[in-house]
Amino acid sequence: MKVLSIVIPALNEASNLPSVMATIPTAELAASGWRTEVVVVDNASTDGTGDVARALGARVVLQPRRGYGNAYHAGFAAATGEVIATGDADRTYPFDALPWLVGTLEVRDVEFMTTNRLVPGNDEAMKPSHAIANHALSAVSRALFRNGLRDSQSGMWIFRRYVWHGIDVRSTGMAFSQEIKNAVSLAGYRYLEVPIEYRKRGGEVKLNAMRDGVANLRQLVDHRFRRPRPRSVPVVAGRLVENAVAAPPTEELGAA
Ligand SMILES: Nc1nc2c(ncn2[C@@H]2O[C@H](COP(=O)(O)OP(=O)(O)O)[C@@H](O)[C@H]2O)c(=O)[nH]1
Ligand SMILES: [Mg+2]
Repeated sequence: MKVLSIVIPALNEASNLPSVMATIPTAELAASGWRTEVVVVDNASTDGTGDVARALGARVVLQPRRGYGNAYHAGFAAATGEVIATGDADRTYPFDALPWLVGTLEVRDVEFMTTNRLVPGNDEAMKPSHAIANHALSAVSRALFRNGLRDSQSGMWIFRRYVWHGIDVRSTGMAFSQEIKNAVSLAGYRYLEVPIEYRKRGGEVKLNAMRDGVANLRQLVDHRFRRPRPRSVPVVAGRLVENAVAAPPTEELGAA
């Protein structure tokens, strides 16, 4: 059986984790040949996030360093699957669409798939100011990296694990999300962006809009003009296979 690692960063998400884990359609994934492994990355949670995750059957990785990017560095190092899928522990991302998403990765024969939340139908889930910031950061990102990605800030990616070893991603905080996408396109992997449903967050947001927005802008410019590390893969333009595929049928999105 193939193995799918679902990597979830979680900082004080004990109240959200039970419903997040419940939306992972393990039986449906198993029926299409995927055994799932859930890796929850915790660090300084004070609400028992780690214990809740463990009780729900997840492997818990402790990353002593704070930060969304740091959490993913530790989670990807611990993941064993040939494919990795990610998402927040806050009930916003449709883990129930994973069978369709993983199937699309395979059928479209791409190496990295990212998701677009900035599509009609998701307006309820995001504050208008947050939506404007997402559009603005994505526009700057597209202008600098010319990769056509509509949603540079989406935290749901589905990719072949070897891709992680071929890219140079340095962000320790929230900029990790845009950096991984831009690094993939710079490194020449075959990538695809697909629309997803985005839902209202449960619990408290960990992002600081002003601080993280400014940090993200700085990271975009630094990344675009930085020197590659010596071991880094040659820089060739990546190929966006197609920007908009048909959204999954609603019954698949809403299932489970
Ligand atoms: N382990 C860990 N997880 C974090 C940290 N910061 C944020 N997260 C998690 O990363 C995800 C994204 O954070 P969130 O507040 O939802 O940011 P937003 O989706 O950009 O508004 C959530 O699941 C958080 O619990 C951190 O420092 N450590
Ligand atoms: Mg979130």
